[in-house]
Amino acid sequence: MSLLTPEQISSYEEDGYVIVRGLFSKEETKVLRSTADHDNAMDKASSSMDDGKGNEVRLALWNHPGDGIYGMFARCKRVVESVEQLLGGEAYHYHSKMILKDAKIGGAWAWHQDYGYWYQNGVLFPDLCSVMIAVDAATQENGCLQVLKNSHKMGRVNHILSGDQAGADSERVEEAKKRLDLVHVVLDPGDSLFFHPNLLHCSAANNSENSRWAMICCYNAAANDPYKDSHHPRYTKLHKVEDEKVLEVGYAHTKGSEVSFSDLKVEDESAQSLEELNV
Ligand SMILES: O=C(O)CCC(=O)C(=O)O
Repeated sequence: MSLLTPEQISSYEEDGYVIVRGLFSKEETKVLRSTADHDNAMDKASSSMDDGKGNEVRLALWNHPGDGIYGMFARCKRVVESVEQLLGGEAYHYHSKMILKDAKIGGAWAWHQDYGYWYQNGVLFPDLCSVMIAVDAATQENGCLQVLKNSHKMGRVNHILSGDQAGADSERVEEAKKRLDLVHVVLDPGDSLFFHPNLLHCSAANNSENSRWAMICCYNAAANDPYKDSHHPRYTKLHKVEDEKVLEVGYAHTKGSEVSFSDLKVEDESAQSLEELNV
């Protein structure tokens, strides 16, 4: 499995993101989808918030990757070592989440930078990276992620709470939209988006007939260990696994009598708002 090429690394540095097509195979993604689909524990552990327009933003979030299929996706070398290329050294797992954007009701996400929240967690430098793995196809119709190319170069923008969501200062976002390209990140299942924590991004509500589930794994540079405790972990060694483990563990799970979210070691209290989930 090849890691990122020098061109992909340059794109990430220049644009604030890079899309890696087919990072996971159709088969791997199908096993993840089917596990998540039958996972009552994940369903129960998920939190729902109103997006302010009557639609539901639903996600399940956990800090430490376990030994099940979700853990294999977050710990496999093709993801972690690619992130380490982008961060220039050892990375550790900051948290992962499943964004459960359901057909017709999946809510919108306001423009924000992830570092807008993480900054408040004692993380000194924006040396983090998120990997969004498309579980379902993501299209404009079902509310794919939208990013402002190059916006990571603006540095951290203030975030202001409005309803349940903390969004980036809208005056700056509006000005940035006049100067930067807005890109709809259309993905097939298994495609992945690596993005910088200062990249401005948002997504529209899902008014379509198709769900848009995605897993987002977030990593921090080991050298960027937060200086204080927060609800996301300080440096914790990440035990990488071979890429083949994704299918091996995925099939072992689906054959088992019970498919469970419990491998995720969910430690977070169920959050009351997106603000709480993210900071
Ligand atoms: O999945 C989406 O539509 C948005 C998710 C997002 O922006 C985030 O988790 O920071």
